[in-house]
Amino acid sequence: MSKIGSSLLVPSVQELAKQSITQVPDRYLVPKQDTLIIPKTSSFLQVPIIDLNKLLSEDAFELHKLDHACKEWRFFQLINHGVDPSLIESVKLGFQDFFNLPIEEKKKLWQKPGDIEGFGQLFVVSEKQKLEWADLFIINTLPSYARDLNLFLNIPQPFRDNLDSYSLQLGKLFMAIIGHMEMALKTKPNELLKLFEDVSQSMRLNYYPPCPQPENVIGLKPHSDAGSLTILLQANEVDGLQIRKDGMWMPITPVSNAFIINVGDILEILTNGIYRSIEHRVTINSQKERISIAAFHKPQMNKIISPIESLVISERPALFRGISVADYYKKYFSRQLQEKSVLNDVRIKSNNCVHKIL
Ligand SMILES: O=C(O)CCC(=O)C(=O)O
Repeated sequence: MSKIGSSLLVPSVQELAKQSITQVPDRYLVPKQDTLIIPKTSSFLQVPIIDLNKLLSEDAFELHKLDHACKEWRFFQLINHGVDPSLIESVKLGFQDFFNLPIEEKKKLWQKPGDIEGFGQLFVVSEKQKLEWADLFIINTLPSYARDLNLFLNIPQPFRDNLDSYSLQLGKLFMAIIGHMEMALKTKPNELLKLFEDVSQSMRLNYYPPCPQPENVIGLKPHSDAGSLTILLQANEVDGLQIRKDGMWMPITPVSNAFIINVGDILEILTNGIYRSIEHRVTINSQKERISIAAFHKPQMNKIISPIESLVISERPALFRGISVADYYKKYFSRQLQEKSVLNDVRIKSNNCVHKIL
């Protein structure tokens, strides 16, 4: 991941927010956000909740629910996921301490020019572009031999060991979910799973400080994730995540002890557009900080991704051209986050067929 992208170095927003400012610097002020929001009370729209225990016990209805969630919502919450709850609690606590380290300590783990791992921001390609109201820490976590040991071994204990166990458990969980997606999609056995042998995982720890002008900043710009599936842990009780549903923004409140799972671009390519990636964004709170951990999963960098054979049929010709995972990520990290712009670059444009591009 480090060698396939870079992001201009930017100051810490957490440090800026500590200065009790009343006026946000211009670099963070964004044009008015699209505020077409589906009210939280809207009872006709319920984000799907999938039970992994039921999937593992071969419950056909749950498998159907998973398929429906990926097709219609591209997003669901996963309960009974089997990841150790005490480990999750330790990771949440470790996260707080990690971001609360003195800035001098954090600077040792800051992004270096030409690299994206460490503390900082992503997708900053110009000194003039608007910045997000957030700090992040991003690191390759799996396979373990892909870790940057200079960075990983400098994460303080016990957070480092907890992050290690957490990443291994999420890697297994990811494979279990993909295995069930394969069943739901009725692909040939192992057709999807084999692409994820020695799965590549990176983690992005997000810290969104409170802001005196929350409506004038954005925590994370509207985008789809590049990977196949993101497993997101909302690490405190503060809302902010919104998904784009039927052209409107829908706020998400996590169910307790659930992971939030979303489909990313690579899964959209592999499934030939049957499971499509979802656009999402993060808004900021005026009083409270928000923290989350996103774990992204993708095939190894040298793999070529294109729609898998079973899902290309005469009524549904291939919607995407083949591209290596490395080239996809190079494109992804070379520009500002902008909706689904990278995926649209590899979409096959046909005169006879109008493909849905959202
Ligand atoms: O903070 C969140 O809830 C979402 C994070 C996210 O989408 C990301 O890190 O890509």
